[in-house]
Amino acid sequence: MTKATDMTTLTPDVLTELTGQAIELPSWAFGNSGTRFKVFGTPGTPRDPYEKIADAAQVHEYTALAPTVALHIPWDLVNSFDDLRRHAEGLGVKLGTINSNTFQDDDYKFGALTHEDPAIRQKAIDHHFECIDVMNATGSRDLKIWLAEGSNYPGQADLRGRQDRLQESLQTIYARLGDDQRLVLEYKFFEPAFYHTDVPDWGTSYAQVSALGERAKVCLDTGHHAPGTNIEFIVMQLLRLGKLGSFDFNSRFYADDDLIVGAADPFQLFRILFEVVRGGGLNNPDVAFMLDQCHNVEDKIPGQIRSVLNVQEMTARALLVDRDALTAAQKSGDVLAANAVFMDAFYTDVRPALAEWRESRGLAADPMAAYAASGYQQQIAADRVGGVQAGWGA
Ligand code: PSV
Ligand code: MN
Repeated sequence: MTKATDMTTLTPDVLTELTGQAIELPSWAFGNSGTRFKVFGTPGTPRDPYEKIADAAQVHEYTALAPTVALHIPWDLVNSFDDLRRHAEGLGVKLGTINSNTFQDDDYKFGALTHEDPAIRQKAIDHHFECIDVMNATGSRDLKIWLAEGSNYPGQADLRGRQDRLQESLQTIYARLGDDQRLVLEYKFFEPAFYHTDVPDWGTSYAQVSALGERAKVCLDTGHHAPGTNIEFIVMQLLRLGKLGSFDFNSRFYADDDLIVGAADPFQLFRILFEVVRGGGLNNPDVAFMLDQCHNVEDKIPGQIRSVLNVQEMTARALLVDRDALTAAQKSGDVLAANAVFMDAFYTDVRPALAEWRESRGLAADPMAAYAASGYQQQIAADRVGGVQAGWGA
């Protein structure tokens, strides 16, 4: 039976956890995106990083959940990152993770950090040095690396040699980081390469970052697993090993769909967040929570508002799991009771309680409705005329 809640359901302990929650937004979510078939433009889409950050600040204003924005280099290159930082801070947000990009340059056709040619490897390493320079100006802690490297045909590439070169390149990049900075290495099981991928799974990322040192961690993108993968098990294991550096949240039905987190499978998001809570990953500065999404057909700002609210709702449900009752049922081998405790929390509708709680903090009870009523969307559509709308590559 679905339980509706009032605010008393959210105990002071739960509220303390929820108050501390922060979810980083990707700058690229605010630009145009699409498929290889068509990219639809939308009125009001940002033309530069300043406008992307202004839009991201709207998400934070209505939710108090998104205080930082991740940048992508070179898409978000500006003349002065000090200036961009001031712009962000003036709007009440900060600049966050810096994402490198070694997948849009002709030189990287056969790899970047793994390339056979030392000159191309050095070019890719230099790009990461540039990203670290940006981090120093923006005050960012994390350098996130996702590699599009791999091969399409058996025999095309020396799998072992590429793994060795990857480690060597990563060591050079890692050595350039400041003492307070970290490297997070993202994995993805396929695409754009289809036969082999150089960092296809958490085990490979874990092996690569473990050889680097303490400040190198794994980034888990929820969309980067084969169908049916038990992602929460990976979350548990990485937390257990102290190597879960960050999440890229999104949803998938088939591939790397980058849909709104929690949209395709809310129960999976709940299960993941339960393991986060269980493993001490919530509000733990070692674990960064980010979105990595694109909004191809829906409006981008409300798409991001919906996304952070989905994470908040599933976090609240995960916090409602009666852990004592669960442990007792698990220990006594009561399979059905354990499952019932778990499902009871999942089926609890926390939305009324969260709305009440938001109001008690001076926020709108319904951030989606408040944003829609604000007129911001109409304003940017009217103001942002001329220029080139941002997308992958700008
Ligand atoms: C490509 O799959 C990707 O979505 C990765 O997940 C990165 O995090 C993101 O692009 C930005 O480079
Ligand atoms: Mn990602």
